[in-house]
Amino acid sequence: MSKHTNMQRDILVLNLEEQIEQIAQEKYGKSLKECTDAEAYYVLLTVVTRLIDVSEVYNGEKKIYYISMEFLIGKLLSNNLINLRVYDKVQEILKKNGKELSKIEEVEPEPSLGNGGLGRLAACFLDSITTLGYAGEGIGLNYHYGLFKQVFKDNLQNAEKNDWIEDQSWLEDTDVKFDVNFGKKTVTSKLYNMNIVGYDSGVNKLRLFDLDTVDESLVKKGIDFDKKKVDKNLTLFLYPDDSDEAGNLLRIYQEYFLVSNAAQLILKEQKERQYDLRKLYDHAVIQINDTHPTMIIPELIRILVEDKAFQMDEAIEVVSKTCAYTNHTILAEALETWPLKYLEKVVPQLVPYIKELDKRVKAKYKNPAVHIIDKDKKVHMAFIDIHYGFSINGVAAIHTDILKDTELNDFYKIYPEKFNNKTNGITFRRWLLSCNHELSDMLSDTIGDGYKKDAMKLEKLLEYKDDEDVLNRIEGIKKHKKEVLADYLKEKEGVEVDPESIFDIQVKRLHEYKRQQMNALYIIHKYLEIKGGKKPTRPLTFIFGAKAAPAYVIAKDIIHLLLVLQEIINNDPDVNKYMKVVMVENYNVSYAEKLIPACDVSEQISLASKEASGTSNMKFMLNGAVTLGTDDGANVEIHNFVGDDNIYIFGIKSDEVINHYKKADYVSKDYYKKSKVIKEAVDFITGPQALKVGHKENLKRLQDELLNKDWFMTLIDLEDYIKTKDQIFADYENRDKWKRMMLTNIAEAGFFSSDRTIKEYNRDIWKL
Ligand code: 26Q
Repeated sequence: MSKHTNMQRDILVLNLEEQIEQIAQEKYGKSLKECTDAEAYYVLLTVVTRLIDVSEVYNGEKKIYYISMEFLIGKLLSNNLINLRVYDKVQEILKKNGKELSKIEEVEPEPSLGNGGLGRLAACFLDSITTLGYAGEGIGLNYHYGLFKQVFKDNLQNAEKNDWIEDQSWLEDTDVKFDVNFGKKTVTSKLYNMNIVGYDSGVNKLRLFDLDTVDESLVKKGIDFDKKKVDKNLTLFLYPDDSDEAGNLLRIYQEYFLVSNAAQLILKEQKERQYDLRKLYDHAVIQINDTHPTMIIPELIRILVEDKAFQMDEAIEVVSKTCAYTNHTILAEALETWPLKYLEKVVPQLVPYIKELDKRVKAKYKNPAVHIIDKDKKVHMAFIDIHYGFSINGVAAIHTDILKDTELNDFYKIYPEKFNNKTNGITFRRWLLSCNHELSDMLSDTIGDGYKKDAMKLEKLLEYKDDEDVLNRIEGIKKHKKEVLADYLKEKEGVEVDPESIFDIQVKRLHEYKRQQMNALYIIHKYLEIKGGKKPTRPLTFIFGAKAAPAYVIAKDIIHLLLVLQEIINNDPDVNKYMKVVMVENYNVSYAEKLIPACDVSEQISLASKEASGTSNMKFMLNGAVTLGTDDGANVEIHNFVGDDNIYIFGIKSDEVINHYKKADYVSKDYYKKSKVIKEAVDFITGPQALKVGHKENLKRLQDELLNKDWFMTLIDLEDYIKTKDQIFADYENRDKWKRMMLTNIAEAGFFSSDRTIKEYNRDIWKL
């Protein structure tokens, strides 16, 4: 869409109501009032699309291409209304016609294009890039069934396909097609666009490549399909593996499909603008989101050499100055290393280039730890990025320090200037303005609107930390959000929770290092205490949301345990007045938007050193929850901002953890034997009550894992966790103290705006 004047936009906004009525007539032959909620949704989708079409599209001299296998963008209707600054107006029009936006929103399917943190971060970044007026695009894949839909049956997780694409949607058709070669096999791609609307600014594009020949009927039961028919299955599903080994050819096919399309798209644009490819880095910067799109480096080099008559040296130099890499994990098992054999099979044309890149490294550095192809003929994808990109960044201060000092220390010694930190951030448009109008309106009343564009202005709220009225309003909003969530949980999950209880929430992918199992052990401990007559001062509600990779057996066992606890506790008349457990089904972005504003205690309890950053910790804080966490990821920076009095930190520190691994001296059973409390809780997992509603196989396996391996050291921190958690619950009763903690957390959240993160990326890496 070409550039339009803003006058067109203003006229459209002025006549919004007429527009809406006209579209309703055209589409359904009815007035808005007569439309169903579903019809009203499609009417709004159409009118918003028209508004977007007359917004400015950013086109700078230099563009950021954010390449990622995942973009977890969430529903778009409300977000777009907010960013287009017509939310209130539309809500008014709907109200006049007897409609509620919150009901209409329910009609929209959530695009299911990410696993968790990394994908959601990419979405927040697109919002901030656009809001700040930078020219940039996301490049990703259009998975038809995205990440699986989670369904609970018999207290177990089942995976079903997630059919999110509808005839009318936010996806725009284009006629851009590219050929993608896999050795002898060639497939043809098709490009779809999604518009990314900035807050009170212009528009950028998310490019989503799809395969023309995808065959949805390949999917038979659940999420099973024929893995061999690449030309029919390539964009069916997003790999549901969050940091899990899934060494599978199809994943490599998907990754190459992404980068081949990305390279062709970028080079096509350079050509259209008549830019000199020898100065590619002056017009394009490619941010590689974790190692998944790493093949963009050898692919660009290959194209420059084979099609554009570059010398190898020149091609390597130009590409190295164009590409930058973000690392999101230190978990060894999540760092992609593909057997060279796999690459020879899927992308034989790239192999000579990867070998050449490796040869140059080997000629220069004798240390095998920095070689791209190791002695077992495995290709370390991250090492390609580090040697042949110009920047490598971690996603929180402690994470970057661990990369520099430990995990990637051999590389840091070679390229100290390439390493930099970019602490993650979240977009306040979605995670405050959209999901918590009540709070954002209250903030505007108190400190003015300025924080919406300059998040650091939230600090002004600190001036009100002794203002009874402000403190009570914050408390009142939390109470209201808890009531809204309680209604939703009743309807959705069939569980009744008490809005007067403390809402303790842990939502994130299920992984042992995130230690949902430690939270479960606390819950068992509390249950046993209550059974023994020790009642909590106030009822407690423990809420979880998490998907487990279907191949990650222990993660699924942990979900089983949580569901078993939910069944036992919620049905025990001695206990259910004092505590409840809710494991919500199919946790996703839309669910997060309901849970986060209603949270009192934010669980961020990863084993120190393992959570690169975390981003839900920031969302919870911004919505007035208090963090209960370890000294890990961005918790460390949250701690620095709010101070010791406004956060609850427990557990061993990252250097101690790293030391235990080095010495291999952690023995979980020692902790089990030493502590009665730990023993009771762990024993409960396979006790008669649990076995009555759960499966012995799953529960026993989980218990054995905790006693004989416990790689992520749950038991080492359990006693400290119990003590700290009891303290945070006790402090909740000191309402004056708690309200001040809420206020301080909100006021100090400004640093965690993704606008700040993106400004830093631009200042240090992209230089747009
Ligand atoms: C790798 C190989 C094969 C198949 C799948 C994968 C795969 C897929 C997804 C590996 C990792 C992921 C996702 C990682 C992720 O979400 N990491 C999180 O990134 C957030 C944003 O930086 C951080 O806040 C979290 O701490 C980090 O866990």
